[in-house]
Amino acid sequence: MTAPSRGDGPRRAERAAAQFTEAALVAVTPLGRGHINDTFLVATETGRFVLQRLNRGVFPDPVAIMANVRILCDHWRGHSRADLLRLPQLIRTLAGEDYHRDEEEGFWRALSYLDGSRTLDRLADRPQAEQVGAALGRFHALVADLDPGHLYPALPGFHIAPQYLAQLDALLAHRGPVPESAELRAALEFVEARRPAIEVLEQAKQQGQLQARVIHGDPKLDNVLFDGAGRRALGMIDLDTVQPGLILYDLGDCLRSCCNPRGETPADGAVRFDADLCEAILRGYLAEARGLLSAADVAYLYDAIRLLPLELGLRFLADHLAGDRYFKVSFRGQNLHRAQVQFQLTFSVERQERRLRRLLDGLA
Ligand code: GN1
Ligand code: MG
Repeated sequence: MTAPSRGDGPRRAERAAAQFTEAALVAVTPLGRGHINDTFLVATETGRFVLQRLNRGVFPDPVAIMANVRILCDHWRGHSRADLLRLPQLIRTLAGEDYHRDEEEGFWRALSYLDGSRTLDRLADRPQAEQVGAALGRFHALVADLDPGHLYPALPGFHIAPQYLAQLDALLAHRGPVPESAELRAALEFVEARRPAIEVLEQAKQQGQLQARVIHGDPKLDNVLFDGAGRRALGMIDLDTVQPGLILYDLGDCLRSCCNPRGETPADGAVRFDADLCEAILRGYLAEARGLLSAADVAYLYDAIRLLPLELGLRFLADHLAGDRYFKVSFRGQNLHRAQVQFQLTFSVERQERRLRRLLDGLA
């Protein structure tokens, strides 16, 4: 039995794992590189599954999250087109519950693991990019007949960019006279110069131009499962943020993640937005879900592509100022570094605005 190297006490994850299976445990090992939950791969004598402990600081209402995941899983299983895209399925505890609470208020759940699948560190070419777009399009198509009113707003304020800005402003207002590094000052100035852009999608929503639907919420590259050869996208994982929202949040977030080949933490901080990959992703997406986009969605697509990296940078920056309470860090300053990377990505989008708008017109 291999001990997990993360989490408080290796035995704790093992004890939780045992709630979900009668089979003898072989190994419980950390899985993936999420910033929020603790994730483990559990190998038993009869198979493998994923075990997660939800981060209670980020998800104050884990029961609502689980209710959403249950609704989604059931919707998917009953769907005539479920074969288009695999989603993780909830595994019940031996007592028949969707989750297990341990004696220390840890909130655990188990999900099916797609054997033979893998995630990609980066997109190698346009065919892979089209596959990612197709997977997101299929996801949206599968949930298009699910009434967003049936889902809980499990993470209130999620992707509401002006609220993140308000949090940053509040943190700055209540901050004592701490010395500001040149990096921090530059990051704050970057945000300051873009205040109007941060409002754009919420304003359009308030004006009734854009409507909330069921979205994935976190369609980054790590959350798309490929086959072993990396040729076909098989499914999407990480359903905690599935809730009502704008399709443009998903498109902007997917493009922010996938069109940044150097990832969220390049050692030298240098990133750029790859417009070719963007085009391929959108082609793949439109082939599956063109009918889901309204004229207003298309009109605001560039704004979303610019906003989502800016928003994530803002979230990292605010968390840095708050003392790293939301996103896990392995050193102080990591969230500031992550923010700088997202701002650089935003800047790369801005520099390519004309090209991107032309590309979007062409696709429309
Ligand atoms: C967080 O935990 P993880 O890595 O799946 C975050 C996303 C960010 C992402 C950036 C609930 O996702 O919104 O885009 O980090 N999830 C939540 O890597 O805040
Ligand atoms: Mg996530």
